[in-house]
Amino acid sequence: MTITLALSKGRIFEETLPLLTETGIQTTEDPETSRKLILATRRPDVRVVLVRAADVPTYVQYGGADLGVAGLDVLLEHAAQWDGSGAPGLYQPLDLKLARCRMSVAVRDDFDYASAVRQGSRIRVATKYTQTARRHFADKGVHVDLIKLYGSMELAPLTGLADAIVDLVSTGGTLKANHLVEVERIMDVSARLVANQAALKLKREPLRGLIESFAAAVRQR
Ligand code: PRT
Ligand code: MG
Repeated sequence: MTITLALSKGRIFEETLPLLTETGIQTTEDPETSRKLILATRRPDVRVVLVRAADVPTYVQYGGADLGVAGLDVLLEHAAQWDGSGAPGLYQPLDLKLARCRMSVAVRDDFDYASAVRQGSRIRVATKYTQTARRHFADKGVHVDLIKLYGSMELAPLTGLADAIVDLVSTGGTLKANHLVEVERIMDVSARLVANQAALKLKREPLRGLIESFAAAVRQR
């Protein structure tokens, strides 16, 4: 029985690598240099598939992979497609506590966010995270027009496209370099292990074993 683990290149792969090593499933090739999309691991029964970060929950939910690693940002945005109950068939067994950051609202340093909110003005917000942002501002009773972007959100307030952005912040360096300031924290984000619910039944023993060794590796860090 082969176990398939979905990972994205870049940050998620780099930060998951120590856990792959600890659990004995490091890939036999480096995804940054290999052109392969399916990588073998040290364990003959475990393989890694490389997908876009935002596609990890989709692969795992529909069984294209048994397990996956995705940021909470990506998971919540994905889950919002199924009102309230979350994505069916997608189970979130473990916080890996890596790729940590926060999701925040940021504005140009000369934009008075607090008074715009107080006055009940409509605020134009650019973000990749439209579902999460919609919920956040609705909860706060702030009126917003959301503009969907796929990257470089920091540019939006600088060009007049938007008044504010909802984006991930870790060191704050990117905001600072672009004359933006964080005005609200929406949530803390970290990478989560996700599992396909049907696979958890069909491949119960090997999957439980692997999830448990991920959990042990997380506890040790
Ligand atoms: O590459 P692709 O478009 O497929 O996906 P992606 O760009 O979303 O992937 P990637 O690898 O950049 O991020 C994968 C996951 O890492 C995200 O879903 C988050 O859960 C997590 N993560 C942790 C981050 C950050 N920290 C982070 N700082 N993802 C992005 N950033 C970006 C942020 O968007 C901003 O542009 O880094 C910039 C801010 O960083 P600081 O340090 O300057 O504050
Ligand atoms: Mg990227």
